[in-house]
Amino acid sequence: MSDCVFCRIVAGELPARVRASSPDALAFDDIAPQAPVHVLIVPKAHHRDVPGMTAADPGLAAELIGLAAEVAAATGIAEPGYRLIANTGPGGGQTVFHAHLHLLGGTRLNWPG
Ligand code: IU
Repeated sequence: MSDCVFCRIVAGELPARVRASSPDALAFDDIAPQAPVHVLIVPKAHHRDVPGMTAADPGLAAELIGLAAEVAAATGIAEPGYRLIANTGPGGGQTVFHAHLHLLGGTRLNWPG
């Protein structure tokens, strides 16, 4: 989708700091980091949100989570741990309607909030 920011990042039309990729997913730094490590993991194909993506292609959800784990290991946050978030819909805080996981870590994350 030419009007989708994440599709344009996947296509290399917009810049991003890419951390890792897999056949069908890409991981890049969030432009407004909310933690010392804040990486977005997105499918290369356009899906509106994570549940929609998972319904269409369940294996893709596993691929995103696996890539997130790889980035967590590579950035040194696998221990003591990290957070994966899928904001879904406007009420859930989703602002970019291309499915993505937030990988957050590198500091003590409180719960909730
Ligand atoms: P959300 O879950 O849809 O709210 O997350 C969207 C994220 O995309 C948010 O954290 C933004 O900072 C981030 N982002 C980005 O990294 N690059 C962009 O060009 C745009 C948003 I637009």
